[in-house]
Amino acid sequence: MKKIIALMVAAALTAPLAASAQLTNAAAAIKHRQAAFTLLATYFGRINLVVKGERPFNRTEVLTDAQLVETISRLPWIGFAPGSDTGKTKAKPDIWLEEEKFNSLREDMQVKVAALRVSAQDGDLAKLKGAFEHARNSCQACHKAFRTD
Ligand code: ASC
Repeated sequence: MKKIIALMVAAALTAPLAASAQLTNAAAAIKHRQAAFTLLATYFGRINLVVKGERPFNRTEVLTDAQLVETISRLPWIGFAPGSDTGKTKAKPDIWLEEEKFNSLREDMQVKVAALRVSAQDGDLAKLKGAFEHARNSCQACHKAFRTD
């Protein structure tokens, strides 16, 4: 009996954790993807300052920022969980209706930020600027199609 109670307590404690880990809760899913996009904008924004000439071009720092952008670009997507189209979000419901298009824009962005990281490795400012522009356009394409503003 004691063992059964202990098992029930353990199940009760772990169940909500498992649910939020899978982001089955719409509010948690929205929070997750917004947090990821906030971080993405922070590190992308640091590179933007370099591109605009408002921050010195330091190859090591830019490479770190670009590597972080590339890594963070993998994080938002589990936040677009089914049922998380309503709530405190600018995400258009079309995301869940045109999944193929959404995934293709996501992949394009991930390809472009990978190229941005390669250009940062090269350490050539002109190349970095070009790759940054491509990456920015890929962000914008998805916002235009799938974000309300
Ligand atoms: C940024 C940023 C975005 C994109 C977007 C591109 O620097 O924070 O969300 O570029 O503005 O149009």
